[in-house]
Amino acid sequence: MVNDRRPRVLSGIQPTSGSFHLGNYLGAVRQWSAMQETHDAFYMVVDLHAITIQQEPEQLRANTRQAAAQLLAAGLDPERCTIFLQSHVPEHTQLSWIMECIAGFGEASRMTQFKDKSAKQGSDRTSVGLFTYPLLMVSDILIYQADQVPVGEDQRQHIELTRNLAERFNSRYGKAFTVPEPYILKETAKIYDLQDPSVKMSKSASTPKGIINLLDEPKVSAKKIKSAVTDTGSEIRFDEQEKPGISNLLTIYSTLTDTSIAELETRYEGKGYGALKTDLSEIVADWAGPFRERTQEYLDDPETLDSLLAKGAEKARSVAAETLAQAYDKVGFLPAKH
Ligand code: AQP
Repeated sequence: MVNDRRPRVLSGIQPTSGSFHLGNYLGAVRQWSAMQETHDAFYMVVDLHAITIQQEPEQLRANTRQAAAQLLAAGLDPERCTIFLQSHVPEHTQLSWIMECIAGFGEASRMTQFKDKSAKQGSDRTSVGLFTYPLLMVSDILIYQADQVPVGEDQRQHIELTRNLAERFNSRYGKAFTVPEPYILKETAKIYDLQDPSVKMSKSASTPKGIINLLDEPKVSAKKIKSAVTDTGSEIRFDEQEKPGISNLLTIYSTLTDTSIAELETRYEGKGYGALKTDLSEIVADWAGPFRERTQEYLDDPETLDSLLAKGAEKARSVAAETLAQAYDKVGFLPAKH
């Protein structure tokens, strides 16, 4: 039989903040939008992941709608991809239990995101959910039989874990899961903190000055770009070792304008850092203005937004339920009689 299905893609974003930041957009969401044209794409707001860190319920609800609205504003089209909330598809957590039972404790303990976050918080403030969250992510991916997972570099280790567990399950119980590949664009794999270009731009770790939020007012973003830490010298050249601050700004500039870095280096030859920062502030403002307006339009109509998400969940569940039933059967669970 000819398999004419398009490759499947799955990814998610946490509603842990009112706004996505440029790292989320350039590292992940921008690729999601392109891939809906070429792939059978499933994208979700991972609200279950969000509660691995304590969230205030009303704020979580607001952030979740806000995240969905931003995905739509970024160009995801419910006619061309499946958009939904993770908590609307209970099969994710059901499969996650199986993944917890086939993953090794040592294997899970080696996840660097867990090690970093738990070290910062201390073990008493670190939830068990933060420890098992990579296994829920494994289930998120495997339950859709995803071929590719477009993410930033920080998620590479979790995709590797997903591949290992898919292979382990398949060899132990018989093939049930597609073994997925990470899809990580080299250029935008890691957008750095504007104040500390040695670390990634991050909702939880960056200082407010280090992070460009997509929903910030243009003058707020402009101020942050203008005060971004730059390097000694004045030459505008892409060199991640010697000039990490300028290289980060060039990456953002190049991606938002679809201009090659080489072209930007020529364009700014003999000009100072100030000129680059001023222009980049305008570029970010021009991009973010319409994005903010579109987001607000979706937020102004929560009924339509919720109904889009309900439709997405229905579609997602039909795929997830089939995979879960297959996995349950392979593991040896008796089917429930109706
Ligand atoms: N700085 C970044 N550069 C490139 N990609 C990034 N991503 C996150 N930060 C960067 C990618 O964005 C997608 C959604 O990530 P998430 O919702 O899991 O966001 P996050 O990991 O919660 O982002 P933060 O800001 O770093 O949050 P904390 O601080 O809570 O961990 C993912 O594909 C991610 O790779």
